[in-house]
Amino acid sequence: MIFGLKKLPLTLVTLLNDDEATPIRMIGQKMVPILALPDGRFMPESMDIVRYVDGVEGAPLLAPGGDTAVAAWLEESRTYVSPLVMPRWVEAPLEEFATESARQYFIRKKEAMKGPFATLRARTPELLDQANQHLQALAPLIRSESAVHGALSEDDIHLFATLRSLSIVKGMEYPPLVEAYRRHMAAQSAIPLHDAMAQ
Ligand SMILES: N[C@@H](CCC(=O)N[C@@H](CS)C(=O)NCC(=O)O)C(=O)O
Repeated sequence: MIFGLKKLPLTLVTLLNDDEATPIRMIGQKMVPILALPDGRFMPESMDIVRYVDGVEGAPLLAPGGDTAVAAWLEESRTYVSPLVMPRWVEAPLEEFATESARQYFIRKKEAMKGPFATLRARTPELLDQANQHLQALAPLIRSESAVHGALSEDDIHLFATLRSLSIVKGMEYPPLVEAYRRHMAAQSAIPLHDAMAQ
């Protein structure tokens, strides 16, 4: 998102989900995202990367964020986001799941934490209902389609990341301002939504 917002060039490399060797070589653990710097160093931690890139060229775009209402909304969304999106991501044509072994790695790891994906899938009606009701509560928190607080902040990074995750789910009902926001943020940050592959 930050590269798109700043209009900075980026070479995006997607690792297969079961590739442990590459991230461990770079940052000592199996985790993404990782920023590879031109001098050969590697930077982990998404918000460290966002802040670093925001400061690289021109004036920083993002205000600090940390609005309590947005943070509370995001925290509440955690009850339904993972159970809805995880079983769907592995069925979608995503680069990180391009091999059967990458899919199985993710399924094994996440099922150990969240339970069988088949069970999560079976909870779809209840989870969708919860998500759609919760989206109604998000609309009044959005000041503008171009930024949740009117001007860009780190809250936009967190909020759009969650809305983008949810875009893999068919049957989501976005209130008009939430719909305008997620479309505007996708265009502004050059991060496509998953609407076309929603299941
Ligand atoms: N605090 C880290 C968390 C990163 C994180 O949780 N990454 C997940 C993917 S979104 C990951 O790499 N998990 C390892 C795995 O699933 O094997 C950050 O914000 O960058």
